[in-house]
Amino acid sequence: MSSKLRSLNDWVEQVAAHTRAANVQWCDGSQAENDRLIELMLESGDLERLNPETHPNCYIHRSDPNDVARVEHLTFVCTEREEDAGPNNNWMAPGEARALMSGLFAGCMEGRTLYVVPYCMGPIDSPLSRCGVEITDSPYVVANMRLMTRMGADALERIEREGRFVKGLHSTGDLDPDRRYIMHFPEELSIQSFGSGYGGNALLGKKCHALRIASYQARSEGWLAEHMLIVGIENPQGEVRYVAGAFPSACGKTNLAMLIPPETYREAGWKVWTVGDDICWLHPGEDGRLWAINPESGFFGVAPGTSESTNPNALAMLDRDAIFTNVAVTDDNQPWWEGLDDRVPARDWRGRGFDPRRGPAAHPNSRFTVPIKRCPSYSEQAESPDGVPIDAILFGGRRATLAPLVLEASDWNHGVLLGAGMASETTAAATGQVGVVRRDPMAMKPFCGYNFGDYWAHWLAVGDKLSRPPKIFQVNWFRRNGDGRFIWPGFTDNMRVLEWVLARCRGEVDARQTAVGALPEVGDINLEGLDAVPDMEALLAVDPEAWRDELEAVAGYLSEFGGRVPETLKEMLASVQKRLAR
Ligand code: GTP
Ligand code: SPV
Ligand code: MN
Repeated sequence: MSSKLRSLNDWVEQVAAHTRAANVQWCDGSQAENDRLIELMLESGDLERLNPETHPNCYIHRSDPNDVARVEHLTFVCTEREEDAGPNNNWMAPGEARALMSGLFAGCMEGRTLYVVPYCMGPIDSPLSRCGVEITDSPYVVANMRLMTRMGADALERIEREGRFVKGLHSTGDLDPDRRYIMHFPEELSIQSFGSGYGGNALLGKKCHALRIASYQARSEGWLAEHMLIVGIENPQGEVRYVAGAFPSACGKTNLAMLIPPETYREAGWKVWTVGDDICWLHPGEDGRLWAINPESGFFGVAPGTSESTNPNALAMLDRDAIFTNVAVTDDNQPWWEGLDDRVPARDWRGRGFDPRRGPAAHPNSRFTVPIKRCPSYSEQAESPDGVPIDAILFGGRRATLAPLVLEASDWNHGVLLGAGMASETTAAATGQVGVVRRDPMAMKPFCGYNFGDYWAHWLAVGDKLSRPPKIFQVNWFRRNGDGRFIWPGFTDNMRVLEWVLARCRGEVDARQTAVGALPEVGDINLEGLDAVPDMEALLAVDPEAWRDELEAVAGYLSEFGGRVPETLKEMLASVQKRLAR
């Protein structure tokens, strides 16, 4: 097989020659093709079959122990001019990066099959969707791309029609961390990734295309590519309102996207619908609202912490047709991770007999891959070519102190400041230290394909186009008390915050105005049915002294972006600082 599209054929031929691939296989996304790949991976040991009685059609993949998370220090944005990548990215001159990668790719597929994977990010018939082709030598990548994107014949047909696609080239190489790079060339819409087989480093449709390249494309086309979940909330009157939320990696997007409301809410008739859990493309509509699509069609979710009590919807979809990466297994070969239940696993994520002295059984960044349609709360609107209209945007971080449970921006521009000033404790989703507070504007620090200064200006410009902009809120599920415990119960109970958010959107409840934004009155968060009443005073407190320091830190951070920071943002910051002044 090959394609009718000359530019695609030429590229595949040239890569096949350069990498000296033994075979070239064009992927059509069919069941038969997937079955053959699974067989192949079972033979090679890339996959092991999990218990077919409890988990039919489920497999476990164990990564190289040096290859278990995104590698931000090896991820580059290669624009012609360094300042266009900005201080938020690692930069390398495109010529230098191409030469380096060409050396690594030379002959790297000798004896291996080169897979050509055409995919569409977003509903196949949506004008808001964008396509790409990933060339990879990893059958694991092919199988995951099939679960997470619209991959195969239909995507290829659209690519041939449009003649335009993002070029992604990937090889696992020899998994040597010293020969590992994730390179982005936004100006030519291409990606080159070498030396990793893990998640965001290797499944190029996800972070590399749908965020880094797409954010760059979105800027020139007038839309936004964001690290956000999309959720529909149906009230007892049967009206569904959509909320998008940006939380840094491993800070709660998947969980919020498939939340099941507390019992009292369910009895009253509230329901929650899942549209997306990680990436959201936002387009200003002719009606002056912001419309969202989920470019993905599957989840690559964090396993640890997922349980019947925290996320029953996720658990329900993980009992068949799923690929697990770096989880532990029980003695009867069922997948297991910390927080699932109180069984003791037999083997750890590396396949060794479990020994608690060696650390957790499942890797903290172990994951599951599963099609979105398997989710019990799946929203049919995920297939809507127009997307869904967004009423509220949440910016959430993992902050033990300072940030209240919820805070409402006074308008879009103030919301952009709240997003730009976001900070969060780092997690196991990327290699490096865990639990350190770092600035992570709009949860996009690792994913924005251009200078953050220009990005904030673009956010402001998109706001100017909206006559009915979503309201913007900052949330924090992760406040801790003196004993280090979370104050807010989180998970299902986050519904209580969503209810207040939607009531604000409809002008149904007043708020307490403070210098930094509007907060609920303590009695306005519905706590009905909670066994233990959390310390709401602490969760909704605004400490002016601490906020003065915070805004000082935000000002310092913004100044790193120099003249690229929009004046409007600086003025907004100055006016909040003035309100806070003694
Ligand atoms: P990425 O896939 O890396 O982008 O992560 P994510 O933002 O989708 O995070 P996810 O929902 O997978 O949650 C990550 C971790 O945070 C899991 O261990 C969850 O159990 C935990 N978590 C999620 N929501 C809450 C919450 O409301 N409260 C608390 N305490 N923990 C939460
Ligand atoms: C994240 O780190 O935000 C993820 C997982 O969603 S990965 O696909 O590895 O980027
Ligand atoms: Mn993510």
